[in-house]
Amino acid sequence: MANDASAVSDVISPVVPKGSLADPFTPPADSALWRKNFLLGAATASYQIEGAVDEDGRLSSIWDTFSAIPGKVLAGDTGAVACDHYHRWEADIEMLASLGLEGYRLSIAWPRVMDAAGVPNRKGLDFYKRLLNRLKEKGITTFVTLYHWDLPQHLEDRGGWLNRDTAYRFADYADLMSRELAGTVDAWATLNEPWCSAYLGYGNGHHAPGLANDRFATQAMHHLLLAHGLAVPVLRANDPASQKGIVANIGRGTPNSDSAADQRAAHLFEVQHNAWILDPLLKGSYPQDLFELWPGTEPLVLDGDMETISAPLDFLGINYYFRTNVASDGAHGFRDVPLEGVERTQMGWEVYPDGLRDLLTGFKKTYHNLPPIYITENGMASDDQVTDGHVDDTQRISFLKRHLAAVDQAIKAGVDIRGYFLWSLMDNFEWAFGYERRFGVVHVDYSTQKRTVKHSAELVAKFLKERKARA
Ligand code: IFM
Repeated sequence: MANDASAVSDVISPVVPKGSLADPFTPPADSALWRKNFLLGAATASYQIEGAVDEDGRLSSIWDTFSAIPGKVLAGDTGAVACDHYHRWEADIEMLASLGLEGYRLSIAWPRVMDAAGVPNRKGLDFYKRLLNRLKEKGITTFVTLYHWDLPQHLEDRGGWLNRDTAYRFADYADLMSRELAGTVDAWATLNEPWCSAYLGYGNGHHAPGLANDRFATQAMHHLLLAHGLAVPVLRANDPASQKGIVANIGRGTPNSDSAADQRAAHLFEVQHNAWILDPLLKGSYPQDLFELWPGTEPLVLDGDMETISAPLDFLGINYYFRTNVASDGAHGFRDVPLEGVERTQMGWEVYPDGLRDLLTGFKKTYHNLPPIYITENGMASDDQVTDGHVDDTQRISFLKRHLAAVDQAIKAGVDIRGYFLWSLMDNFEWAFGYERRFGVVHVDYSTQKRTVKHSAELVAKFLKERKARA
C-alpha cells in the first residue's frame, strides 16, 4: 500500500478519451484516484450491522443498555438484529467483492470475544476468523477497528472510560485479538472517533453511556487515548507486518463573520473537535485552549502517559462529514449559527467538501510528523427508497464525487493520502437515530433483510472495474 503523492502524475493514464467515461461519479482523468494503489473500500462497525446480541456467549455492551432506555434512540430502535450480518456475513462479503471494493473496514465487538475475567470466547473469535479469512481469500485489504463504541457493560459498571483501569483492559483485549488474528489483518485501528466516545458518551450524554459532564469528557478522552497508546506496542509485538493507527473524526468550523471574536470561536471549535485528539497523539500534549473553553477540566495525567499516547503511528484514519458555522457565544466559547440556503443531508449536516481539503492541508502544516492518511469514513444519509428494484441516490453520487475531488486536491497539495472508505457499505443502525437514517451504498430492507445495491455503489463499481482494466 505504498504511496508517493509526488509521483501521482507519473502513474495516471495520460490519454483518456473525452466523454468516454461520462457519468455523474467517475473522477476526471488527472485524479489521483486513478492510481491503482489508492485503496477504495467501504466501512461498517460491529454494533451497527451484526445483530445476534445474545448469541454464542456475547456479553452485553453499553449500547445494548443505552438503546433499551426509552427516549435514547429514535423510534426505540436497538442493534439487537441490525443487518443480521452475524448470520449473513458470507453473502455480505460476496456483495462487497462483487462491487470490486478493494478494502473493507470492520470492527470487532469486544463483548463478543472475551468475558469479564478476560477469558477468550472461542465462538466469538471464530466468527471474526472466518470473516477475515474469507476477506483474505477474496484479496480484500482488511482494516480492523478494535473499539467502535461497544464497550462491555461490565467495564462500564466499574466506571467505563472514567476508570483508568479500562485502558489496561483494552490493552489485554488488543493482545488477545492480535495474537488470534495476526496475518489476517492489514491495518489495525485501536479506536474509532474517541471524540464521540468521550464527548457524546460522557460530555453531553447523546450516546452511551449517557453521562453529561465536561470534566468527565476530558478524563474519558485521556483514558481512551491512553488505551490506544498502551495497545499500539502490543499490536506491534504480536502482528509486526500490519499497520497500526487510530481513527479520528474531524470537524470544520468556519467563522460567521470577520470579527476577531467569531474567528476565535471558529478556532476554538476546531480545537475542541480536532486538536483535542490530534495534539496529544502527534505533539504529546493537550491544547491549552481547550481548557479556556472548559475551564477547570484538565484530566488527571500520570507521568509517562503523554509519551505512551504519542508513540509513532503508521497511519491516521480520518472521518469527515460536514462543517459547522460558528459565532462567539459572548463568553469563552462558540455557538452554532446554521447557514441558510446551503445543501444538507438527511442528518441535517451541511455538504461542504472544501472542509475536508482545508483540514487535511492544515494538518500537514500543523503536524510535522503527520502520518500517512486514510479517509476511513466519508458519506451521507438520505431517505433512500427502492423503486422497481433500484435506488436512485443522486445526492450521494454527487456528494461522493465532490468529496473525492477534495481528497484529490489535498493529495495534489502534498498530503499523503492512501485510501478512502465509503461510510457505509450498507444501511445500518445509526446510533441515536436508529434505522431511519440511511448511510449505505447498499439499501437494507429491515423487514426482509434484502440488500439492494444503490446507484452510487453501481457507479463506484463501474469506476473500479475501469481502473482495474487499465492497470
Ligand atoms: O455511523 C457513524 C459511524 O459509526 C461513526 N462515524 C460517523 C458515522 C455517521 O454518523
